[in-house]
Amino acid sequence: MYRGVELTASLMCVDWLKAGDQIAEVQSACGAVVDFMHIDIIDGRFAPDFTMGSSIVDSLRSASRLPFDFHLMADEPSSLFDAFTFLEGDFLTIHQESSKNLHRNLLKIKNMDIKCGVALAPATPLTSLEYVLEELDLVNIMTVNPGYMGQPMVPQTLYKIQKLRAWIEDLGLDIKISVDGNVNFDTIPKLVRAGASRLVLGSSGLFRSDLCIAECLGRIKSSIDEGLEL
Ligand code: S6P
Ligand code: MG
Repeated sequence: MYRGVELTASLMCVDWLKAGDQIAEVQSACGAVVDFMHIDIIDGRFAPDFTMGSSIVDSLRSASRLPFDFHLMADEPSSLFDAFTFLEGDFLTIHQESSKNLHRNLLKIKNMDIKCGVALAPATPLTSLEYVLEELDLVNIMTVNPGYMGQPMVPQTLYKIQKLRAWIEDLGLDIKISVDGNVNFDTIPKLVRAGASRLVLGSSGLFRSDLCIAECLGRIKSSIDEGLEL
């Protein structure tokens, strides 16, 4: 966490041949400001491509001491709830668009004694959360379409973050606003200013080929400063 903004490292963006070293670097670099490991699970149906199965997630767990921030991009996500091991302190976020019964699925997550979240793809309106908002610990505003790393940000999502921030404050709720996709040195000031309180850091912000992880975290902190000061 830096200045009230939580940071979560998107492990689908690691260099898999150096995953153990990169996880160690994320945890030790820059005064250990990273709070979570973001775990993207994609089923190849709700979103294209595949990411990681339970054996890879278990290996990542053994290399990490941070809680996991699961993001399930899967058709009917409840069918995967038994496939992974969730621990106290973890967040589990499912998509509004893919649950047959969203409220029931959120109650199942809460019964696991972990934090629950809903993710919205760029085209999904905030009003779809109207009758579940009070159940949530987190809303993930996806700033790219679910699936791939390295996509450009969908600019309309900035307005969505502002609207959600105002809505949460009006209701006096304590809900994190996570932003996911193209979160980098240029977009972070705008995202933080709009009201984001958790940044998912992937290939454009944290796991870059031109800078080491400690350098990226230094730049991320400066970008948060910029966003909070303007
Ligand atoms: C995308 C996924 C994300 C990505 C991350 C990539 O479907 O949910 O968590 O891993 O956003 O970051 P970047 O900087 O490559 O867009
Ligand atoms: Mg994600």
